[in-house]
Amino acid sequence: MEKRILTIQDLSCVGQCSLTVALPVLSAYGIETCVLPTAVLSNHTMFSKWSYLDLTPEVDNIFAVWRENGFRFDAFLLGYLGKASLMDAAERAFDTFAAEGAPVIIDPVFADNGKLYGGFDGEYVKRMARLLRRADVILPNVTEACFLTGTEYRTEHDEAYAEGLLAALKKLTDGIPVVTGVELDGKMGEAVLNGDGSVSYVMGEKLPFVRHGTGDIFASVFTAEYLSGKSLCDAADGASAFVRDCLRATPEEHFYGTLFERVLKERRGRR
Ligand code: PXL
Repeated sequence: MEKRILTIQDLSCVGQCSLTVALPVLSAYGIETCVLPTAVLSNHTMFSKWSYLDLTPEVDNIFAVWRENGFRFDAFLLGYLGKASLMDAAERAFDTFAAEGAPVIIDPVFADNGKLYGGFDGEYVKRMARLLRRADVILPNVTEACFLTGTEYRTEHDEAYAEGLLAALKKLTDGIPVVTGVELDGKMGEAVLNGDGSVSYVMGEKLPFVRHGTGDIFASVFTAEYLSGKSLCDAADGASAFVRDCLRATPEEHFYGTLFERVLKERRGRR
């Protein structure tokens, strides 16, 4: 049967992130993609100004009708939620609308480069740490993993550091921790704590620049590939290769996101 996913994250009208990434990417993989927008922003918060409409007050209206219509989802992908009230809402969605065995994939999305994004605080991080209990797979970057576990943030990594983060994250969830943005020996990639306790590294070329929204691209491609039956490591490998292609496709002057649409189009041409 075809899979139907519910993705819960914000709609940033401009900025190539969150829902404007997840919808096209998951759909291009042939997955019916339903959305619960957590907020509507004029643009993402890495621009100097943004407007923000919190959609918490609408969630229960949406859920009431979904209940009447008997909707069920075969998987959940969570990204930027914005407020703790949306984490409560996400838990109600898992309790009410999950098809049997529906995996929950959570990208915590609240920090990067050693710092919290604008609008987040320690309380949000604590609530997120509790939400992770509900996940089958979690996808924090190194900064988020540090905030969630109270680990010192470092820009230089080694296996002991990555494995310390994975072990500390494992205390927060029964799911599989996948830490993104780990750097080892000049390469960049993911550290995965497998179900049997072993650790895998999925490493690739570290490109000399970064862009906003690449975490959202990673989470969307990872989820699509994982739901299509790939192993965690193969899904992580496919997602990081996709992100590298997006970065390579993006000219320097395009500062606020990546030209991921070109990569989607090229890949469709190849199928
Ligand atoms: O890409 C993560 C993200 C998603 N949504 C909003 C953001 C950010 C990162 O800053 O501001 C609104």
